This record gives sequence, structure tokens and C-alpha cells, in this order.
Amino acid sequence: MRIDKAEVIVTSPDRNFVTLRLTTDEGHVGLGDATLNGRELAVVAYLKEHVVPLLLGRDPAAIEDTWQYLYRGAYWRRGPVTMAAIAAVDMALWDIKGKAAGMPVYQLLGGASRRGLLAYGHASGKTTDELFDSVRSHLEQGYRAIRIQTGVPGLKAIYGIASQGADAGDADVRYDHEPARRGALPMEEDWDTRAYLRHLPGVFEAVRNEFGPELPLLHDGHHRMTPIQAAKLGKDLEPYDLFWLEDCTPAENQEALRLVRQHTTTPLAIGEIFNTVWDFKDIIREQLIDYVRGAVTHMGGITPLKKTLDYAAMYQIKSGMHGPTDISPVGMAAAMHLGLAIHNFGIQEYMQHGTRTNEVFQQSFTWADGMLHPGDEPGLGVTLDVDEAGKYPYAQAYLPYNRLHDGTMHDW
Ligand code: CS2
Ligand code: MG
Repeated sequence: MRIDKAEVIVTSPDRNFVTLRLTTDEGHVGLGDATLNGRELAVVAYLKEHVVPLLLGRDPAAIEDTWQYLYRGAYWRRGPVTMAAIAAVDMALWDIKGKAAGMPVYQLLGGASRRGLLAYGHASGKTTDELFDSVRSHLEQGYRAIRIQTGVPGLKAIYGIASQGADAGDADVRYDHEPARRGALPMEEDWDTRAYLRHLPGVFEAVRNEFGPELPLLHDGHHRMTPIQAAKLGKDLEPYDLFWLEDCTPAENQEALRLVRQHTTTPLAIGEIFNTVWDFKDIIREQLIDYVRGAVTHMGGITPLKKTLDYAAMYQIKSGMHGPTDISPVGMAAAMHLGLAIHNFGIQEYMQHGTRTNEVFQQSFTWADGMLHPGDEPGLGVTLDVDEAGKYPYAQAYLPYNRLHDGTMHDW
């Protein structure tokens, strides 16, 4: 079998997605997600200009060799653009292998290790009342684990909080499906870590009082704290028994986690912006985290993320793969197949794509009783309707950015 055709398809149904579509001389089609939120076209150019010419004529069965060829062959390794491009190739090749074998990808990865994948959704609100409504609506949708993000008194707009768009002067800014603002410059948000640290423990206390001790609760600190601030937050949240505290400090400074770890037993998750096992190596070996947040789409594909998670398993560290709406349905399917197969699955983030996205990408996964399952169609189980995709041209969109009250740029 040979790769005959390699197309890069950009579509923007509810938000921008980049998909690599490979077709073989035997007519098998494989899809890979190459979406890099806010910098999508850089990956499109990387794929079209530099990767597609290398793929034509290659044997699609040689997944490991193709991965090494693209990673080592380029000499310039790692980085989000390179690794999103390689990820798309890797996913598409697994998809083709599954279709050629007549098996879902999770079977090729060793078969199912569980009935389904516990998934968490994103509850948020500017106020505690709004937050409670959001938690209730997630429980009604069947979620059995919930991330809690809340507004902070005195701050006008915080990333990850739905329904603040109107106040921020843009009624179209909805976090759930469109955190990136289309066509304009990025939205400015504001931040005050001391106000946040004062406010958040009380919110978790209120949520526990309202919803009881059992519901797994998560929180994303989105890289905004210093190590000592993160240590304090971890300690202050201990009574509320979090499933995890995510990205408490900027992910580049891995030593920060040593300090956080010395002070708190709140479980830590990190890695949605990491690209390779090298980013995780030390924090896994030193057992500084509890969950690996890497996305199939941004870690170079199923092949290297499986290796990273197998390594993490030696230290009882589990998966918590990134799954916001900027991971396309193809990337989500890849995460579900991998999560079903590995032994050390922890939890899967699941935000739910919009209706238009689901019309462009037909998917075989199921969502019932708070659990995801990738389905049993051969390959990844996703097809792309090219005509439907063509209705939604690319629209420039930026993620927001953050400033402190005195105007200083801050991590968001
Ligand atoms: C977030 C994401 O899902 C998460 O945990 O951190 O919303 C993240 O900010 C976006 O994926 C950025 O593209
Ligand atoms: Mg996050």
C-alpha cells in the first residue's frame, strides 16, 4: 500500500480546525488533527510545504518509521507547530491501519482496558449562583466529574468563565465553543492573584456544601501562580478533596512543582502545552505530578503519547488528556482510543463540540452515564464531510491575553 494523496483541510464550523487527510492507493482514507488554536495556519504551511511532499508514495503501514523520519529527519525538533503536524500524520496512519485491519484503533493498541472513559466537563460562572446552575446543568447532561472555574470579585473577565462576554462588551464571546475571538485583535482580560487566592477556597467550600463530598471536582489555575502561591492554594483546597489542580504554575518551570509538591497533597496535573516526553521526563521520574495532560494533537500523535503514558505508569501517574473544543473531533477520537487501551487511564476532558462541528465531522463515539467510548468502527471512527467543511472558511481568531491592574502582562 502507498500514500497516494495528502490534503490539508481547514474549516471553521464553530471554530477553526486543521485536518490532514491521507488517501492510499487502495482507497483507505485516514484523518489527523493538526489544530493549533490561534496559530492554525502555521501548521497548515508546515504540512503543505514540508511534510506532504515526504508522504506521497510512502508505506502507510510504517507508523513508527514515518514518525521518526519526520521528527529526526527535520533536525529542528519539538515545538507546537512541528509536533501538531507530526501528530496529524501519526493519527491518520493509525486511522488507515485500523481501516485496513477492519478494527477500531483501540484494538490495535492492545484492546479495551475498561468499559468506558470517565469524562469531566467545564462548569463556570461569574457568581456562585451562576456556577451552581452550571454544575446542575452538567449533572443533568450526565457528567460525573466537573471542573469548577469562577469569577473573582473585582475582575471583569477571566479565561474559562462562560457568560462573561456581555459584560466584557462582546456578547459573542462564549467560552464553551469560542474562546478565541474571530476577526479582531485578542480580548484583554484582567487578573489579581491575591484576590483569586482569597476567593477560590470559599467557592469550593460552597460547592462541596451544595453538591456533597463524592462528586470529583477539578480546577485549572492556567499557569497564573508563582510556586509559593500555588503551594498555598493547594493547601487551602485540601479540605475540598480535589481530583486535581491543573497548571498551577507556568509549565516551563518544572522546578516550581518541587516546591508546590512539598507543601500540599492536592493532586497536580500539568502538560496541555507540552510537546514531547522530554517535557514530562523529570516531573514524571520525580513524581511531581499525578496526571499527564498532554493532548494527542500536541504531543506528536498516538505513538509518542502512548510511550509517555507507559513511562508515567511506572510511577502510578495517570492520563488526563487535554480535550477542550480546540481539539477537533479527530483529536478527541484519538484520545478516546488511547485512553480506552492504556492501563493507567485517569480521566478525559470533554467539553462537547457545537452542532456545526458535528455536522462537518461525523463521529462514532458514544457518551452515556458520564462515560465516553470511541465506538467500534474501523480506524478512529470519524469521517469528514468535505462539502460541509467547505461552507465554513477559516476566520482569524486569537486567544485572549491577561494584564494586571497596573497594565503588566501576566500569564493567562
Ligand atoms: C484549557 C484550555 O481545557 C483546558 O484545560 O486550559 O481551554 C486551553 O486554554 C485551550 O485549549 C487553549 O487553546
Ligand atoms: Mg487547562
